[in-house]
Amino acid sequence: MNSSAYIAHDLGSQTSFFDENGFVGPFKLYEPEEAKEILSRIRMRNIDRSHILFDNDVNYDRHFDIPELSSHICHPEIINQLKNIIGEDVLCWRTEFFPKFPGSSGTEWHQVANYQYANGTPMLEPTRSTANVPIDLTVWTVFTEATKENGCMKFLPGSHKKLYYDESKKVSQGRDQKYKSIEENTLFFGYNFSQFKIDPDWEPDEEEAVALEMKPGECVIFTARCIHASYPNTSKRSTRFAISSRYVPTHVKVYPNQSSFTAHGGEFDLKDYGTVLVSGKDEYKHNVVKSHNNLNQPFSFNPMSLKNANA
Ligand SMILES: O=C(O)CCC(=O)C(=O)O
Repeated sequence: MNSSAYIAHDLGSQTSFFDENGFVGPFKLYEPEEAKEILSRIRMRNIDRSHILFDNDVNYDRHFDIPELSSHICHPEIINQLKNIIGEDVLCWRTEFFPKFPGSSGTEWHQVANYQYANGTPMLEPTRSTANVPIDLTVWTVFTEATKENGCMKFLPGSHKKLYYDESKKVSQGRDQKYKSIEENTLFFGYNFSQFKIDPDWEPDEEEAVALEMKPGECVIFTARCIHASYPNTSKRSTRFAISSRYVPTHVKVYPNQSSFTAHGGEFDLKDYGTVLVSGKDEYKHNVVKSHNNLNQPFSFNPMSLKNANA
């Protein structure tokens, strides 16, 4: 299917486009040169783990110790788009790194409703029923080019309307592992997501897939219920590097009643964890909300930190 048909242009059509398809974009957040510069800063900062939130190798929630990411999660263009889809009151609950190096396999097709797949316990719990409004949104921002050759993302349009996977299933691979082994013989960072299929004979229809090639600095927004995947990186030397920032409306409980969790071979102690209110008010007060990162800088969009390497 031709992906360019999927690029929506005006704000009005984008919301209905999202409702129909479960994803929308790409949107430009940064100029390509700026995106590459931010990435080189993130790579440098990644080495210093002195203020990290979770001391493991999975690289969740580095917006707590990498100022460029503390700013990125609050990007005004991201917030505008999120508000259109899930309303005014929005929390960022997670960020993740998604590098794809030359020779890496593609990310397997998957569909995530509440992140229970990781260890058997739901990580998100809505406290209001909201027909047709998702309880989660992911903003996948690429800081390099993303092409079919180096591993761009692909989506099955409309697949968010029905569950094809059951994250509560008991599976043989993924849940009791150590980080070291996560890539071995698996298609989904330590798991084989096809083990969660409700109908083991059902296969995602590659003919229906929409591939989104993107420029550095662009993002795509999707609900993780929309079945998504990425291509293998078959290039010789083009690394694809993306960062997902994940958001929920404030009525959603994040890690409900949990003081720690495991995922992808890492252990996460939640004692210093918090969500970040990126828009509106938190009238529900279900979650701890942090106003500052671990360097004691406020979570806010700060274009200066992107322009000044010493900020
Ligand atoms: O970057 C990838 O290959 C996969 C990203 C993804 O599945 C996600 O952000 O939820």
